[in-house]
Amino acid sequence: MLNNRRIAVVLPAYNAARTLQRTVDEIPKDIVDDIILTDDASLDDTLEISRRLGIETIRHDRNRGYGGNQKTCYRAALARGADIVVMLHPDYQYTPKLVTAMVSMIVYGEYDCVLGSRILGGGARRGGMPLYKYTANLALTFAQNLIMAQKMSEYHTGYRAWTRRVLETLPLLRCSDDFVFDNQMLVQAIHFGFRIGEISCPTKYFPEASSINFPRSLRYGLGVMRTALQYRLKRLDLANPAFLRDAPDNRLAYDLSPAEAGSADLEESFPASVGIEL
Ligand SMILES: Nc1nc2c(ncn2[C@@H]2O[C@H](COP(=O)(O)OP(=O)(O)O)[C@@H](O)[C@H]2O)c(=O)[nH]1
Ligand SMILES: [Mg+2]
Repeated sequence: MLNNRRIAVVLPAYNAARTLQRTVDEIPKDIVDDIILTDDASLDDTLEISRRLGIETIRHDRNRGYGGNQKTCYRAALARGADIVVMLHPDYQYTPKLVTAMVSMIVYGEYDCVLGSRILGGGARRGGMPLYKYTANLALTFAQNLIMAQKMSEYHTGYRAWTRRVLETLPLLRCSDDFVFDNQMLVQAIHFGFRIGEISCPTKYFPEASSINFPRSLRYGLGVMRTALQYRLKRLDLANPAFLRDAPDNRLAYDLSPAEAGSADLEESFPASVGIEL
């Protein structure tokens, strides 16, 4: 708890066995009430290690993608009563030690969302970010800021904190199950008028922390540009993309009270959460 808010950290995991323990060890347990890992049918020992660490563990029966995995972890965090949810990659790329700082920016009322930016502070290349990823990040961010008239330092970080209200309001079910989920969600938050803060965050690139190859990055980049243009067209009243439409049935549904969502039952209680195809 911090300022009487219940804090959850969610770890959307795919093949994170070699880095999971290091990540979990550094999560600040003095303020974090709940740690939830969703395993997207990893091929390694992620599931066993997660269970051994004693954190809440939910498993997809088949691989549903990075966005699909986040839908599951946000839903679980809401069902278990979180007021603030921090999404952190379990690949030890972002330091968990900044959870407290990010949450502080929210719980005292200044922001609704906070991003851990690898670009602010300028350490991304020093942390080993490959040149093509760094350049692509800068170019995509520049174009997206221009198209959307925003001033974010980056749209692509895997370290994000949200209030419960943001997660309950955004039409997340209309976001992709693939990597572009992150971009769509952030654009939704901008569109729905939430206050977004940024904090600088060191990043570490090493083989286990980075698996996305060039073709997948390219597909992601095209998806990002499409997302930005959709936002602009919606602003101009020239289009009405589904992921920016406000409708209750587009929101993440969670129907368990925290008391009902006990550890053992959660996996079985979530059939719909992991079966949504868009
Ligand atoms: N659910 C899911 N997550 C994935 C998949 N591939 C990668 N990820 C996760 O997506 C996140 C970002 O991928 P990563 O390879 O670390 O990208 P990079 O750090 O930007 O180079 C990591 O947390 C991965 O575990 C996948 O097929 N399914
Ligand atoms: Mg990574």
